Amino acid sequence: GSKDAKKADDSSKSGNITVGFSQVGAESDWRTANSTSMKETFSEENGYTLIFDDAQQKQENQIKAIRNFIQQEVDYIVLAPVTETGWDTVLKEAKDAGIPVIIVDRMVKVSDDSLYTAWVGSNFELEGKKAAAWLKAYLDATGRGNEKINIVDIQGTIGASAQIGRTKGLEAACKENKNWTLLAKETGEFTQAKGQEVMESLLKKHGDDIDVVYCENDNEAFGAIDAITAAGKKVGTGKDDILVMSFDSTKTGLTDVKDGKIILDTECNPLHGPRVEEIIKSLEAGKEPDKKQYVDEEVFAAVKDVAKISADGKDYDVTVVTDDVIS
Ligand code: GYE
Repeated sequence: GSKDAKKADDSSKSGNITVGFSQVGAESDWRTANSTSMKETFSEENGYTLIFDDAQQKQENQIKAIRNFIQQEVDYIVLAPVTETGWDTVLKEAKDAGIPVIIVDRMVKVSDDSLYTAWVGSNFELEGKKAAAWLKAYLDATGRGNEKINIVDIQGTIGASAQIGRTKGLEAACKENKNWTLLAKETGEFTQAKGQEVMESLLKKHGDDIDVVYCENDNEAFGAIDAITAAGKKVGTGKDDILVMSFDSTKTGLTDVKDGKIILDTECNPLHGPRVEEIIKSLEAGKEPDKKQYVDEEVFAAVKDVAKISADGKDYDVTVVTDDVIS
């Protein structure tokens, strides 16, 4: 078909495989690490020409980028979708053009699964369940298992799989634990600035009532910690302190865990470049890659009280963060 003809054209020019990558944005440290991983993997010296597009967290920009990739007749389109829905039309356009689409990180919800070739990323709901399981075990281990616990959720970008899954995990646990109350949930857009702003307003509204802040990524946690400190309160494990929980386990996040500012950081691995390359290599070899691939992830705590947790019927060791863990 036309795709084969185009490929022949490309290889007579440079021999490189052309990849168009539509990235969500640069909202967080996780995202920066993810972009670096993609750029390092899909380099000229590795045999690729990468067209990188930063959508600044806007779906309309991602749709534009994908249409440009189609027009440029790239060999593969890689999409890190900002939200799950709204992709049917543009992915159909890519399919009609014969260009395989690989989804990375967050998922897409489409009416027809053949609109994308493969997905690789994290199990976000499992991440949320692990975090909640740890909190429960920690409260039990420290004699607070029957106390009334007030939680606020600083959510990620609404409609993103990472938000949906992490919020779900917490909400399920709040239903199960009758002494837990979800006082508020509000989006921090996965950014430090918005995380801080939201925490400031939550502190004004709920004053001394907040026991736990469940931040859906590290950057929101950094902002929340600043807001808590600025309000004259403390983060940590003391009686009147606020427990800050987070996701990602970026370098700065783990440093805050080591310093006891973040009590638990649930890992979300951003190094997807090599994983996407593996999918492309298997497609190049005429093989069919797995439709969905989940990455294995750990949990990192500031304290030793809980050694193991279990979620979705699987046990996970809890790693206590020391300098060795960070480097
Ligand atoms: O947790 C957050 C980023 O989709 C897993 O997006 C990703 C999330 C990550 O902005 O830091």
